Amino acid sequence: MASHRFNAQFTDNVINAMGPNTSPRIRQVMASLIRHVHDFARENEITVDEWMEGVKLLNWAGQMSDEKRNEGQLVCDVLGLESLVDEITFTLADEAKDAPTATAILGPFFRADTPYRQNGADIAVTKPKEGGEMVFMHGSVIDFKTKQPLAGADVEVWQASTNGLYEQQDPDQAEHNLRGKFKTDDEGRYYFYCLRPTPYPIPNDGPSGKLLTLMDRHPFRPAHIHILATKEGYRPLTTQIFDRQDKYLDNDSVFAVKESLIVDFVPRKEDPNASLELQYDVKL
Ligand code: MBD
Ligand code: FE
Repeated sequence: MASHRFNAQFTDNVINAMGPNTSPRIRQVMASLIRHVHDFARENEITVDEWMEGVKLLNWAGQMSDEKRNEGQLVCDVLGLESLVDEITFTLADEAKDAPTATAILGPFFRADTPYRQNGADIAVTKPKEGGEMVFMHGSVIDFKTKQPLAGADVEVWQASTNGLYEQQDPDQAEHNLRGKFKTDDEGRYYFYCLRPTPYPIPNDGPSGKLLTLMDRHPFRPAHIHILATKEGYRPLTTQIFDRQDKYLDNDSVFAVKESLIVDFVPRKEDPNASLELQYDVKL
């Protein structure tokens, strides 16, 4: 009854259709992908109708993606894939044992054209209509091996506003609101004002939202600030820091939280510009 496509020989035939001019890495990865996808279909007895649902979801993700929205990445995020490959990449790096700052996923709202701002600047250019506690965030960039501060390093940060939207999702926020790139001073320090981050739902109106609904999951991410720290001669660090008070730390919709990335916002006295303070050193 079962046709030959049900057995492993069919899968081998598909893999062996690859020509001699593939690179070793492509050969390895594609053979593995084909094997897992075929096994997935056999194991779950996927029908044509079910497979077409998946194809539609992929096409939908592609259609709704543009420079402001990376839906393919977001679909990977709700499946935990970006967090998994982030962990694999971090673990592969030989420095991992000596513990530079842990990595976390870049996410879909990074902008490559974020402007430099002076240390001490306020990245909350558009103040939230509701809520919004101001934070003075400061720290140093440090060489994790020598423990020496690094002058002239770039610390780029971005965060959502209290309405749950990043600047590029929200016409009411100024261009590059809640983003900034800071150069560490001669003592390796950076400092600026930002908002205390607040939890928010990832965009729920596309295929990743549909997947969450189908799996009976919520879309919330715990409050976080994104950091990209770079210095010539060092491995660039992409990470996020999370508010210890947040109720979604244990069930982030994209699985990015790590214990070492949880931080404490503390009261700040005698600063008219901020009621909270966060001291955070970045180790490269
Ligand atoms: C985000 O803000 C984010 O940081 C990630 C990783 C995924 C979706 C929304
Ligand atoms: Fe984010």
